[in-house]
Order: sequence, then structure tokens, then C-alpha cells
Amino acid sequence: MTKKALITGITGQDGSYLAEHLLARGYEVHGLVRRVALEDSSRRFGRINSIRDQLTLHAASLESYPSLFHVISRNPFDECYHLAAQSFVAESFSDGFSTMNTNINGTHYMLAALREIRPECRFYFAGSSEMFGRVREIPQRESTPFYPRSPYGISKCAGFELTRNYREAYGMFCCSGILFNHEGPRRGFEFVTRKITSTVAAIKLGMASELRLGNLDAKRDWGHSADYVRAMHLMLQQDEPDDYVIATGETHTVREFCEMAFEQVGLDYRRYVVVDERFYRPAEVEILVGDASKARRELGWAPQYDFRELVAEMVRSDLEQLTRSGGALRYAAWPVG
Ligand code: NAP
Ligand code: F7E
Repeated sequence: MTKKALITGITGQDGSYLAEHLLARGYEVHGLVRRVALEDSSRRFGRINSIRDQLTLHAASLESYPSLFHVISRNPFDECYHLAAQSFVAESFSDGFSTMNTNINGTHYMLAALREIRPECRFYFAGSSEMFGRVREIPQRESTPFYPRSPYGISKCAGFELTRNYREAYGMFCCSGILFNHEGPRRGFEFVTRKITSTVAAIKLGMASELRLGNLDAKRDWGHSADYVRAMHLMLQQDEPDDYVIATGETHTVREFCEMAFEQVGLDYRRYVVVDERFYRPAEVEILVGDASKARRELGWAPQYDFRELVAEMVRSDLEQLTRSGGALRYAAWPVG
């Protein structure tokens, strides 16, 4: 029988790659989208435009339990991937309240509605390495204690605990992926990797002259979104629900990312990167590097992209997109981060 999957956050980076991954495996794929997105679909559906006719989209709001209840009660989903969230850490410092509301209550509403109507539906929660924050050990693994450093990180800890509690209290098949940073050509422009690669492309094409960044010494374990959505799917195919760290095991500074991205177009980052205090965060996560050996062992998961391939693909794609769009598609001044 054809499996039915619901993806919240289907218009985002991971949602779009996951939808493609599930369609390729014969799933009937449904997506939850905001009503405003339907009103401005040509722009808001940019990442899913090429597969839109293969998807069933439902308008609902993560802030409204009845709207989620309505969608879930009318569709017998086998799997639910809850990816929708306010995902930008810097923004969570500016408006912690709405981040908490969307990320914590939204997750709770999803779990509560599934428990009421479809307790047999398997549930994936998009946990984050931001939960480790001021890290207690290096590398971080499933047993590493959480120490979040932002409202975003705190909201993800709450979502993680809710997910575990529904598993333990109600016997539901609920899993959390503790995913380290993952990127790709579909990454939002506000995140540092895409900000870098899109500005590198703009500089190379003579459309920009500098790149203003915050903390160049922060270290991240960067993988590719297309690799990470495979892990989400694998988690829901196991005999027992569990939580898994998904990471490459390699860490690089923001400076190293810049160096490699500029190298791709034959430029020296030191001539263009300007440190700007406005992009520093009130509390920083200095280093993240994950140990995904449990996922390798139990899920048979391993990343296919390495760091160089990731950076090269992003720069190449931004050069193409910027050329095609006549300069429209690139990082534009963001109020924070
Ligand atoms: P993304 O590109 O920012 O996508 C976020 C998605 O959530 C979008 O579809 C967005 O819809 C939706 N959304 C945001 N606020 C919403 C609201 N109030 N109501 C309904 N939908 C809302 O994020 P991503 O990189 O794909 O990440 C997917 C998930 O994984 C997120 O939960 C994120 O926190 C988590 N995560 C990401 C990473 C990473 O490195 N990418 C690492 C760990 C965990 P619109 O298109 O309408 O805005
Ligand atoms: O920052 C530093 C910044 O915004 C990475 C989300 O997907 O991954 C992501 O969160 C680092 C930080 O991602 C700028 O201070 C320097 O140390 O790309 P980012 P993030 O905060 O790591 C986790 C795992 C998630 O779960 C999140 O949803 O780069 N940095 N200068 C900068 N960052 C930004 N954005 N802009 C700068 O100018």
C-alpha cells in the first residue's frame, strides 16, 4: 500500500529535499503550508515548484490546534515529519516569544493532535545541535547534556523533551533527529553559508564589493541537507523509535568556509570580508562537532557530501542563479545575524 507522509515546513530547505526523497520512494506526499504562502505561491513555493503537481498541500497554522486537527483527521498519514519552525537563531534573540510559540506550542499541538486521531502515525521531530550550545563534551553525541544558548536552542530542547515524553507516556513512535548544521543551494540567504556563497557570487560578477560578517571563529559541523533528509526517513523505518545525532564529524570555522568559497572563484577572502559587530550574537555557540556513530551503526546512514563539495556546489549554484536572475537572487541586508 502507498504510504502517506505529512511534512510540516515543506516549503523550507529540508522540507523540499525530503519531499523529493519520499516521492522517489513512492510515497503520497502531503505538505502543511501557511495560508499566506498560498497567497504568494510563486515566491513562497520556490523550493517545491518543480514537484508541486505531485504534492497535496494543506493550509494550516502551527499556532492553531483546530487547523492541525482538521488536516490530520481527514488524512490517514503513516508518517509525519515535523520540520516547520522559526529556524534562524539570530532572529530568536530579537523575538524569543514568537520563536517559543511556534517551535514549542506548534510541536505540542502536532503531537497532541496525532495522539487524539492517529496515534499509530510515526512522528519525526527536527531537533538541533543548538541544544548542545555551550558544549559539555567534544564531539557531541546522544548522551551529551544540553546547554542551549539561545531562545531557539531552548525551544528545540522543549520540542525534544515533548517528543520523548509522547513516546514514553503514550507509546507513540516518536523520534528526534539531533541534526547538526546542514546546508545546500536551497539554504535561506540569512544563514552564514548562503550569505557567504551568494555574496561571493555577487562579488565575482561585479555586483558587490564586500562581505560583512560577525564571528569568524565560530566552528560548525556542516553537512548537506540532501544527505540529512535520508536520515530522517531512515529513523521512521526502524523497529523501535529512538533519537539520533546526524553529523559529518568534521568541524570548520566560518573563516575557513569563507576561504574555501572565495577560492572557488579565484579570490582571496581577506580582501573582501569585513567584520561587523552587528552580526555578533548576545550568546554564541563556539564549537559544534557531532559523533554520528549510532546513526551509522543502527540506521546504516553516512553522509555522501564532503565539506569541499558542499561549498563548491553552493558557490556554483549561486553564480548560476545570480546570472540568470540578473542580480535579484542574493543576500540582501538582513536586520540581524
Ligand atoms: P527553513 O528553511 O527555515 O524552513 C522552515 C519551514 O518552517 C518553512 O517551510 C516555513 O514556512 C515553516 N515555518 C516557519 N514558521 C512557521 C509557522 N509559524 N507556521 C508554519 N510554518 C512555519 O528550515 P530548514 O533548514 O529546512 O530546517 C527544517 C527544520 O530543521 C527546522 O525545524 C529547523 O529548526 C531544524 N533544523 C535545521 C537545521 C539546519 O541546519 N538546516 C539543523 C537542525 C535543525 P514558510 O516557507 O511559510 O516560511
Ligand atoms: O550561523 C556565525 C554565527 O545562522 C552559523 C540553523 O539551521 O544550524 C543553524 O543555526 C555561525 C554562528 O546557523 C554571521 O554567529 C558569523 O556561529 O548559519 P547560522 P546557526 O546559528 O548555527 C542549527 C543547527 C539550527 O538548528 C538552526 O536552525 O555563523 N556568523 N557571521 C554568522 N551567522 C549569520 N547568520 N550571519 C553572519 O553574518
